[in-house]
Amino acid sequence: MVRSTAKPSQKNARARKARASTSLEPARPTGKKRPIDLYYWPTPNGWKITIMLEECSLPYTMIPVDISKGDQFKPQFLAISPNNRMPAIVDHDGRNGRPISIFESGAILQYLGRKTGKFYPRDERGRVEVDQWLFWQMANLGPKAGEANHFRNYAPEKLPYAIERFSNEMNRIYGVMNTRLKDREFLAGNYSIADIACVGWASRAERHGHDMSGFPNVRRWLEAVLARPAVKRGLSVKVEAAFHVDMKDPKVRAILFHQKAR
Ligand SMILES: N[C@@H](CCC(=O)N[C@@H](CS)C(=O)NCC(=O)O)C(=O)O
Repeated sequence: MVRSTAKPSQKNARARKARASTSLEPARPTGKKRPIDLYYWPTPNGWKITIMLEECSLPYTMIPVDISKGDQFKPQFLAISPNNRMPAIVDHDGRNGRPISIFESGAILQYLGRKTGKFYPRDERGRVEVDQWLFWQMANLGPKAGEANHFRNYAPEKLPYAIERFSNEMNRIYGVMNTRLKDREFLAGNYSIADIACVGWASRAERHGHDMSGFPNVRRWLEAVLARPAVKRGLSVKVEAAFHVDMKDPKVRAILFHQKAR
């Protein structure tokens, strides 16, 4: 098994922590194949990539992007992720041996799928099946779950219209997924990057207050995906600082919820 540098041995953990907490500078290990740099914070979008890297046994160096402190606006991060969002990756062993950087989790999943030939079919029909459900996640499940969570848990006032609007959307979205999973095990037939994209938010649905009792196929799918060892590993890539973020802190809220063009 390839050892992920996201799980450092105790011996070098302190040095790594010091590096990670002071800068966005990736490690530069010597040797032929260099680990992929993963710019990460433990959220459903970040987990997509830890899961895929674990599924593909690709070595990686996890570089925390503390979005509660504004790391996402640092020039060196914006150079690879101009939308000031994580996840992003740098693959030092890109095509023709040249480094390549990628932002947007869907694009990263497709890239890693093409690079490894795993969880992303090569044939056109199979690929179209996966792409549809991947883009569906990127345009529906992800953003709407984010807004539902925002208006339920982070908005300064309880806005019934917004809460209902996004709760209804989540109900619609899980309904679509439930129907899709009625006669197939995974979203695109075989397990793929489309499932990897969806599992993070779906795994949080109940704790975010969405009633999943009407979606037995989604529950069955979720159980199957969560049982995969690589998914377990991907979901448990932690960043210590994330445990100490206070979402009521006005400074954190200003960074995350009052963004305008810079
Ligand atoms: N569409 C993007 C969304 C990424 C995203 O929203 N990331 C959030 C954390 S889940 C983030 O980096 N937020 C930083 C900010 O809001 O400034 C993707 O899938 O990569």
